[in-house]
Amino acid sequence: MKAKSAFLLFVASLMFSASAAMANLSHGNVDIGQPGDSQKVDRIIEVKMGDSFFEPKSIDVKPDETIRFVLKNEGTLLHEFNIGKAAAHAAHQKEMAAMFQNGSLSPTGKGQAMSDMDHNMVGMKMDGMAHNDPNSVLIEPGTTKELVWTFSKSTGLEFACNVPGHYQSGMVGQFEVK
Ligand SMILES: [Cu+2]
Repeated sequence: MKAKSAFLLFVASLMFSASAAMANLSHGNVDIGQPGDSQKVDRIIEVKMGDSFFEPKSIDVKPDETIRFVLKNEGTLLHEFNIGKAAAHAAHQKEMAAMFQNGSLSPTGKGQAMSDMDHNMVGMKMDGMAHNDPNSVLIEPGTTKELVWTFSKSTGLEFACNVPGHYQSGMVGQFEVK
């Protein structure tokens, strides 16, 4: 029995460090700024999305500036607006690919799996993978969403769409911190 509980403890600590490592990979302790106060917005920037591009391709921001992004999806596909460094986008692309594979997302929006009878089962499976990062928003075709973000001095930030294949086909732009 002793050996068994020691083994379980070992497994538990492995799982804990694995999930900590994953959290680091996708969200990290990397400074990317933080969600902004929608009552204290310095500037409003409209970003248009098509299949598959952003307009504009580059956005100037100042350190400590709070921006309300108005995100218009004028395309026919689901798109994402995600603020982060390139490594975080790469990690998020893997998560999103899995969500497309299990049917919780589809090329045009939420997948069938979300409305199926065994919704609870899907919910359980999805728990660790829900699309609820504060630095990211999904915009369904023909809709407009908003994201309020306060920038830091951190450079090398990108805005990107991590729907499978979109980043690679050019849905990535640069934040120029000035
Ligand atoms: Cu996209």
